[in-house]
Amino acid sequence: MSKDKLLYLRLMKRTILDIPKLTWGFIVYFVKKTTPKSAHQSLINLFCLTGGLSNSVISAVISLIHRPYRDIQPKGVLGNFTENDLNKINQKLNEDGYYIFEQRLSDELCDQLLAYAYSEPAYIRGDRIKESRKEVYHPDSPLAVRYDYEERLLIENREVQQLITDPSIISVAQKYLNTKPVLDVIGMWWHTAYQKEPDSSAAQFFHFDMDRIKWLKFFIYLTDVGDENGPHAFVKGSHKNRGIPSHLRLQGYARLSDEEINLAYKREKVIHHTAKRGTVIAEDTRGLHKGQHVERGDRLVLQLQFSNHLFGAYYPKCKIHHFSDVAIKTISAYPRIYSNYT
Ligand SMILES: O=C(O)CCC(=O)C(=O)O
Ligand SMILES: [Fe+2]
Repeated sequence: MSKDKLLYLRLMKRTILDIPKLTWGFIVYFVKKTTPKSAHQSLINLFCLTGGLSNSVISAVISLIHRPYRDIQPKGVLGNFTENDLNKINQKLNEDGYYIFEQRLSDELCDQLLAYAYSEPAYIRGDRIKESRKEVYHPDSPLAVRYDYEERLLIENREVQQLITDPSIISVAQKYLNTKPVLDVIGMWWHTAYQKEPDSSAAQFFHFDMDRIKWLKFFIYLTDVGDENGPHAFVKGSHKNRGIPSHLRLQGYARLSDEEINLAYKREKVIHHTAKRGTVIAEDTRGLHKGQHVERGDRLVLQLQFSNHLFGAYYPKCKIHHFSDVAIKTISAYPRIYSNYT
C-alpha cells in the first residue's frame, strides 16, 4: 500500500469522530454563539480528509437557511454591475478562485488610508519578534517584516466604513457565498523588506485558510505592488473540492514550500498578483496562497472578509462605536452582515 494511502486511512480512522464533534459544535454554537475549539479542529480535519466536500455540504445547508438579501443594488467602488456582470464575476470566482476588478479605488481613498497607515501605530509581527508592541511604520527604518493595524480602530475609520458598506463589494460576496454574508475580518498590514527570508508568521509560505466554513476575502492594494514588493500569490483552481492534492492536504494546517507547490502544480497555475494601488482582488483563500516575501520597498493591504457563518475560529470581538453617516443606513438595513461588530 502506498504511503499516501496509509496516511489517508489513518486520517480517516481519526476523523470518524469529527462528524459527531462538528454536529455537537453547531449545537453549542447555537446556544452560546461560540465554537468549541475541538469542533473547529474537526472542521479542519474533515476538510483535509474530504478535500472540501464537507465544507460544501454545510454551506449548502446554510444557503437554505439564510437566503441572500434581495434589495442590494450592486453599484459602488468596484463598478456599477448588472445582474449579468455579477454572474460573470461569480463564474470566474468559482472557476479560478480569484477575481481582479477592473475598476480601482480612487487615488483620494487610497491616499486617505495611506495617511492613516503612516500615522497610526501598528503591531509589529514576525518570526523574529518575541514580544509584539505597537510602532508607527517608517519606510526607511522598518522594525519588523509585518505591521498589523488594530481591527478595533480600523473599524472606526470613515474610509473603512465606506468600504465595508459598499454595495458592490457586499453583492459580490453575497453572490459567491449564496447566503446573507457576515463581515468577519477587517485587517490592514504592511509587509516590509525587513528580512531576506520569507516569514512564517507573516503568511509568507503557501497555506490554505480554514477559519470558517466558506468565505471570500477582498485584498485591497493601497500601494503599487510589483514583483519585488511581495505580491499576493495564489494557486489558480486550488480552492475547488479536491483542488489541493491529498499529500499536501494530509499535512493538515501546514506551511508549504515553493518546491512542494511547484511539484504539485503546473507553473502557469501559480499566479502572482502584481497590480497598481487601488486594485481590489476577491479570492477564496481556501485555495493555496501566500504573501510573497518583499525584496524591496513595501506593500500595504487592506483586507475585508465575508463569510457564510461565524462558526469556526475564535477572534476577540470588537464593536463599532461611531457610525459615519455613509455607513449607518446600510449597517441597520442588513443586520446579519454586521452582526459580528454591532
Ligand atoms: O499577505 C498576503 O498576501 C497573504 C495573507 C494571507 O495569507 C491571508 O490573508 O489569508
Ligand atoms: Fe492566508
